[in-house]
Amino acid sequence: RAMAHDLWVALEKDAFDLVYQVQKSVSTGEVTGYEVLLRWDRPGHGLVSPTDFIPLAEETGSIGPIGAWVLKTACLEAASWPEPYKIAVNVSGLQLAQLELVDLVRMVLFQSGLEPERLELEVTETAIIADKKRALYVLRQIKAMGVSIAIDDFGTGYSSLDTLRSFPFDKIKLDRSFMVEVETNEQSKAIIRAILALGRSLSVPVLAEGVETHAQLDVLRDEGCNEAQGFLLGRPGNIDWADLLDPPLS
Ligand code: G
Ligand code: G
Ligand code: MN
Ligand code: NA
Repeated sequence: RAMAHDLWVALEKDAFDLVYQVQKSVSTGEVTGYEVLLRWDRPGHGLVSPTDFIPLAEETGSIGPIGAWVLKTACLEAASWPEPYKIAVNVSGLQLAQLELVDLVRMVLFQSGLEPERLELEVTETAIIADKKRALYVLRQIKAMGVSIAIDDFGTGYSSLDTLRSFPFDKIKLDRSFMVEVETNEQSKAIIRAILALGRSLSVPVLAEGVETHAQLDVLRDEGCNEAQGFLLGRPGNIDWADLLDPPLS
């Protein structure tokens, strides 16, 4: 298939890019880290979303080298940042089912010199469930290196609670669908409140994704959510260090 072939060409030509989306503390507004998002400008087609090409890469075998490129590039870039922020890298289900991921993470940390505490891997429940025993084995080994593990898109999988019980996650990333109408709909608010209570009783911080309005952020603050990410706080892009280190007066 044409697009599958173009993915291999892109790898060869180093034609992928990474953008970063800020994550902030809800109570203090401080930057807590950045999620790393992959971008591909496909020649003759323009930007293609990872939602469209990651599944194809999984089907056609390029996900291994693409995932390795993302991890290596993100760690190298972050290691040269003027501030030691954490980075959160998405890992696909197929990568998680492979023991090589453990060696890849170890090698990339070594080569980049990035402190393991600055790296977080985001995994989805669906990815874990595909081959649960193996996935948990891989995650335990990676966690033992000092890397943290977040559960991504939380609440949309079919057995969230069971997944939470089976692994000591370092963060819960609440799926952005929960933010819809949270400021007006009591049902939505009740669900968020329940998940935040769950996080507190397990001592796992919760990050809300897809925060687009001040009203949503206010609800999260009232309910004691730890961190937030979304267009209100910052769009995925390049980090403007000049702005961060010497904020303009507002
Ligand atoms: O901004 P956005 O369009 O980047 O991301 C769309 C989806 O693609 C999200 O579910 C996100 O987790 C996923 N995604 C983005 N970057 C990567 C990546 O480097 N690897 C994997 N496996 N998924 C990614
Ligand atoms: O599944 P994952 O959480 O990794 O997906 C990140 C995706 O969410 C990316 O496509 C990113 O561009 C998108 N995203 C980030 N912030 C927002 C937001 O505030 N609203 C919406 N609709 N999408 C967002
Ligand atoms: Mn993610
Ligand atoms: Na997510």
